[in-house]
Amino acid sequence: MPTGSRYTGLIEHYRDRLPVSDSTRIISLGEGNTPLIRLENIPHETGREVEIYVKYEGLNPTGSFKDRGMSMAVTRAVEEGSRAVLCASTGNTSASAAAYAARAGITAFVIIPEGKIALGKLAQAMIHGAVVIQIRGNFDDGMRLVKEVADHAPVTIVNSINPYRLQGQKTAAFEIVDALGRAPDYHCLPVGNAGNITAHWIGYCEYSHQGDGRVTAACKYCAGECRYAGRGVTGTRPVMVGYQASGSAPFLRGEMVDHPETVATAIRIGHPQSWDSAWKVKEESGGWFDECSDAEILAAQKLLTSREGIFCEPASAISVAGALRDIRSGRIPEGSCVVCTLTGHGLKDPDTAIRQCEGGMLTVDATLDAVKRAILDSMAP
Ligand code: AN7
Repeated sequence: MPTGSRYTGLIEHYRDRLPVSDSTRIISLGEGNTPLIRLENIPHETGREVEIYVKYEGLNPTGSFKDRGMSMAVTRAVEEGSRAVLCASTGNTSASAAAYAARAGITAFVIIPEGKIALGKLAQAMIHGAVVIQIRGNFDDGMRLVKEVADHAPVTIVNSINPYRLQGQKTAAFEIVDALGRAPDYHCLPVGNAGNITAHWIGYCEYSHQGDGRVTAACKYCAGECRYAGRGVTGTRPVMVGYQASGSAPFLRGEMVDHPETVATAIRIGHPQSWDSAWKVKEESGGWFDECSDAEILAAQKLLTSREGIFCEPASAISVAGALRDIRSGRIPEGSCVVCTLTGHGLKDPDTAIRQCEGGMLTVDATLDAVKRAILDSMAP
């Protein structure tokens, strides 16, 4: 075996904070360790002094943050002898489940809403060999069916109601604190099922257990064992801010939404599975929920690509759309350190990206003259 320092995924890296034992066979594709990129151009446009970082989760193996939780959930499913995993998905969970099941040598069944998942995600689920079941319904219908059918078939659910998913996903908070040397002041992220905002809070809480062994309010997240007392890394936790698409915003309406709609298909979810825990995160962190329109979401996606060179999918861009609005209004005060999670890669949804760029391509003859003219015309003041 080579003896270098090859990164081998988040379970190995954070294994003393995750539910694995020395004999556990770890199912990993090298997920985690994603870059925390400081925005250099966009903050100037706000007219405010703020540091904004994006956690680029689109650089995970299947292109979304789901890989963190899936590595952990599939690892435990295999350890417990499961031969198949099952999920409902707006796309990214199905892509991730398909890949990790392939890695583990088990079967993935994925239930997706017909016609409402982005092309890249569908391609992933199919090419990894998942059994893809399209339903004439939305994600929430799929989730209900997953829970019902799991009682009748020998499958492990790998939606975020599987607690191991959140255990894997909490490592994103660890990485942010490890990278900054402290917790950010504000953490902004998209909210669909609200699993990710819950997982981040678990991570921040575990990392904030005081070094002197003093037990913080966070202890209730340690399954009553308080394994993390005295193992704190930072004394602070961020304010957690969750953004939802206006057409799909149960946390803003204060109740479930039956017919969610948004261009950000990843978060086209009206009945969030982590409803209660997300409200707790809001309360405990002193945070809030807010909504963004589809137009604001797409504008933020375009801003990130054109001004920073960072391509995320529409659902991810909502974290930046919302953060910029809250920075401009002063709700996020000047001097703050803000982290926005970019949950999925832009290549997941090429159709929406191209639709945003009508007229963005020139077609000319294959001659020097034509190409030269195209370049010079485009550079004209
Ligand atoms: C890019 O794949 O629910 O609030 O089935 O793909 O933890 O649900 C995806 C969710 C944000 C919302 N950004 O996270 C699925 C699915 C992207 C996503 C979310 C999702 P949660």
